[in-house]
Amino acid sequence: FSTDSEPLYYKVTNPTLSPSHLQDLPGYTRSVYKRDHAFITPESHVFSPLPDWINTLGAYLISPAMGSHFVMYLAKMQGNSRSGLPPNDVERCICMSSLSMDGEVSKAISSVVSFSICQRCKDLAATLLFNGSDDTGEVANLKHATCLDLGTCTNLFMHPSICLLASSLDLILAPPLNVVQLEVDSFAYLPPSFEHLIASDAPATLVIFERRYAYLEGYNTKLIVGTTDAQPLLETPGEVFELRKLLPTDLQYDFNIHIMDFQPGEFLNVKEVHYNQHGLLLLEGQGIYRLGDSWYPIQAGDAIWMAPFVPQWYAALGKTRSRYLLYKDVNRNPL
Ligand code: UGY
Ligand code: MN
Repeated sequence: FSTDSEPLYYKVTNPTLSPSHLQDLPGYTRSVYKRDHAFITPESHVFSPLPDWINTLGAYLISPAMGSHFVMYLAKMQGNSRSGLPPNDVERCICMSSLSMDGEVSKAISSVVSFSICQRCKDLAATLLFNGSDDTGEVANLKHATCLDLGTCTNLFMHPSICLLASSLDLILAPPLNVVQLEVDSFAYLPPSFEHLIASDAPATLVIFERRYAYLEGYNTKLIVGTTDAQPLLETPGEVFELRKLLPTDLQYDFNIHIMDFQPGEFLNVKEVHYNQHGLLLLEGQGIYRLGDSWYPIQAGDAIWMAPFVPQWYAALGKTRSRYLLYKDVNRNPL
């Protein structure tokens, strides 16, 4: 018999079922790191100050040390925060998320992003433009080191939690002239070597992808700002999930971010094996992800690295829609 208050072998008939209990178990994690994939769950996140950023903690969930050619990281801007620039020739895609500490994605709009151009930058842009120094008509990167100090741009700040100051003629000439507001579920693509600043006066979390741009002669990428909602649903022949892409499919873009939605019970028909790499973050829902010969229960907040050719398959379970965002390298010859 048992000396505890519970009967002997009580746990056999009353096992601990809830994942939230397992998270409290010392030494327990669902995270896995293997040669051709990694499954990274929130209890394993380790944040440290992001180099060149101010008041921002970052957790790299995917990096070249795993074998990827890109990074995927969470940037937790803590308030009065500013971004640093990626290295030269590196492109960046930021996706707004209100991902909270416990890995749940809140639908509440807790922060707003805007592009904001101060008068000085506008004047500088106009001068450059009318002097004809931008003879290609393409985006010109203005040098305005002083304006990278937020203090000089506060007049035009609109009380967003986050402001993104971009030195692009395209942006300055596009209506509205000075501010484009972005909310949670928005994204911004910043071309390689594109000078910009993301500033946040309230706490906010971004999901960021970066990679060294694979240049193609005669092609250049452009600054893109948008929202997931505004992206059209795309055909998915042979599949049932709903697909949106954040970036254009044109040749100059060497990766894309797919937004994939599954209703409970829906699954990938193709048991995919392909040369492309993936970085995945489950934004909503629950399901089972197959990676190679391993099968992972997955819930919102979990992240995955998929190396080229790892067999991959997803089935959505639970009671609500699954949505994930997925990095995929495209448009380049793998040779
Ligand atoms: O486009 C893709 O490769 C995507 N369907 N892969 C995936 O969801 N694992
Ligand atoms: Mn795939």
